[in-house]
Amino acid sequence: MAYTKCWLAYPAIAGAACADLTVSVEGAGPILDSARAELARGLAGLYGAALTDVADGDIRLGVDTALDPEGYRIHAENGRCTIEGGSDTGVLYGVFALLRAAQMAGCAWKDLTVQEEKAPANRMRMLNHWDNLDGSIERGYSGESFFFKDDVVLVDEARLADYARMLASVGINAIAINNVNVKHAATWLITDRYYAPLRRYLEIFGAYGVKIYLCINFAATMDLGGLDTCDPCDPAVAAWWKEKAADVWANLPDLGGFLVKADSEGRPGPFTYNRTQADGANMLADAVAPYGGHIIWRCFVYNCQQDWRDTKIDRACAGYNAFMPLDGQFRDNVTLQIKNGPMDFQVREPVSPLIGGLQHTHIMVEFQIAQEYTGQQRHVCYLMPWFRQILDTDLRTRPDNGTVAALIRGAGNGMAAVTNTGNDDNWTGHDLAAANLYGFGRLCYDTTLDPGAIADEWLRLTYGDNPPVEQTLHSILMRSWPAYEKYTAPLGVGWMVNPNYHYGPNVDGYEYSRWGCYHRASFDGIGIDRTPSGSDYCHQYAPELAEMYASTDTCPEELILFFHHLPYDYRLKSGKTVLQHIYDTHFEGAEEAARFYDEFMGLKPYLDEETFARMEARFAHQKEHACEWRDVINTYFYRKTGVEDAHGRKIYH
Ligand code: GCV
Repeated sequence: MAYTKCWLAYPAIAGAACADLTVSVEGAGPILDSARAELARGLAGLYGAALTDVADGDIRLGVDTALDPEGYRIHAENGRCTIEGGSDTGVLYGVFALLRAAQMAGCAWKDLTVQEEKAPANRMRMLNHWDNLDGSIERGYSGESFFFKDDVVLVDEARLADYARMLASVGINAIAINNVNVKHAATWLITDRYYAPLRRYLEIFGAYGVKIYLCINFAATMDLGGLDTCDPCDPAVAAWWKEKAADVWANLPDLGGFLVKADSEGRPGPFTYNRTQADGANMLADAVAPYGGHIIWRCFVYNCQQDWRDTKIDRACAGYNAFMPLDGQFRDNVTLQIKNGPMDFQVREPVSPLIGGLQHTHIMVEFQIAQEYTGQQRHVCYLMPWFRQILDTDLRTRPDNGTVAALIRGAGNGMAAVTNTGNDDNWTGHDLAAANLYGFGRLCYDTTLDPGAIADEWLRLTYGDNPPVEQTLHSILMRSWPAYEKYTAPLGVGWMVNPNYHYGPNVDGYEYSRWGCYHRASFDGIGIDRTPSGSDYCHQYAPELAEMYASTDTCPEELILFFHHLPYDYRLKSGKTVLQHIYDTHFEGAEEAARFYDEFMGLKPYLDEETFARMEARFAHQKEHACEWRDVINTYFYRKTGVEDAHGRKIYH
């Protein structure tokens, strides 16, 4: 086996071997076959028990349509177990939940008691792959694509099936397989050049309840259709897409739909023709509607040709300005996909005001588990605590419950994440990055889960009952996002990275660029004024939040430089100046990264050699690289201010 099974290894539960078990499956079909096969795999691994089919088995799998279609109910006691799902997919989810519960309990089969009924918090639970047809992955940090290579769609049956199992095991029900930047051969995915292998994808993933989406090129009418326009209001364009949709769904009948990046970072879109984003999305929605197709339209629309000299333009305002006026104008089979923050997956940002603003439009929040700005899977950075904070944020735009988690419930809504997988043996580059893949799925399905409890599950399922490993890695995972935030960009300001690669410190890397992401560090202070005296971005929020962000007294300090330009000697609630806070957090963050390394080294006796070596190299790099961050940032601010560290620690002059 060339690659790991991640959390589906089903390591034996010590002292729990049991006699063979029987199962009865009511119903038939590929998803129920997957459920039965998974149960067999799990029971063989955990208890060494083979599974045979009988009429009245120890374990009974069946559908109860009274349950949520993707929900399940488990009752296990005294060696007998019933798993019911609201559909075949619900049964499959129930099987994974039983196997998870069995591993968490760590007892003999006959002693296992499970009473659990669940329904998903979100209808759409999706991963976006940024895989290119040549095999590269945009912002990929774990090898190359396992979907594409040299403009060919790969059909590695075993790996695809294992991936589908991983997705279903945490409740992911959709994936877009190609990069949102659709260029070159990728434009041809919706032609008969690629239908045959894609059909196989639909079967493999369909057997695990996972819908496949394709990213399309909004200018396909020109690149494929020979038209000289992609104006969404041109009848020839609409007719071409209608015909194309008929052809696509005739060949790929279970396709979920299209994901579209338009008018963004050089991609074509309706703005070229003075049309709105709704014109573009609705034209496609009408084309795919007869086949039950779905259009996911991204809201990452901003001016990437900004002049840094112009301090009036604020990229943070762009998404809301482009989409809020269109609320209610989108077809029912359109979902707007909105990044969690108004900028771009920084280690800390406020929640995008568009998420709360739209009242009559389906929305999905887009997260990123590919660690583009959070250490690129070389640093450990467990993101579930951050995602949970986002989900819990109340945007105060609904009288009852305005939390993000509540706003994304219901048909047509949900969560997506840019995924962190590739063809590395461990799938995610850093072994611990798999906790983000696992955790994201679990959090989509149940937005109330505690990030620490998710980490515990992932650790137990991945490493078995191994207390030193579980305790040490739990502690490292839970401290990792705060540590990363400390030694990188301070107080919500973001962006102090090397341009293009987004790795490593470069304080002014983007400061004089066209990308609209500035920190405005100067002789007099740092941060962006987004109050009424600046860009007034804060008034895109409901009045309570606008007021809160606009005042330095009430703005949460972890975001204070996102909203305010403050002097270096401004005193934070801790009594420290902004400058001393920067120095302190950078020293503390680097110390924490060094501790991660030392703590991890203590696990040598408890991990296999290969796993240990792979992780040791990453922790060693993180420790060193955190020092680089510390020194570059601290020196930069020392040179801006001429003020020494209050505690006399080493800052390079
Ligand atoms: C796929 C950021 C990334 C780009 C990405 C873009 C997007 O700008 O750096 O690589 O493009 O976001 O989300 O579309």
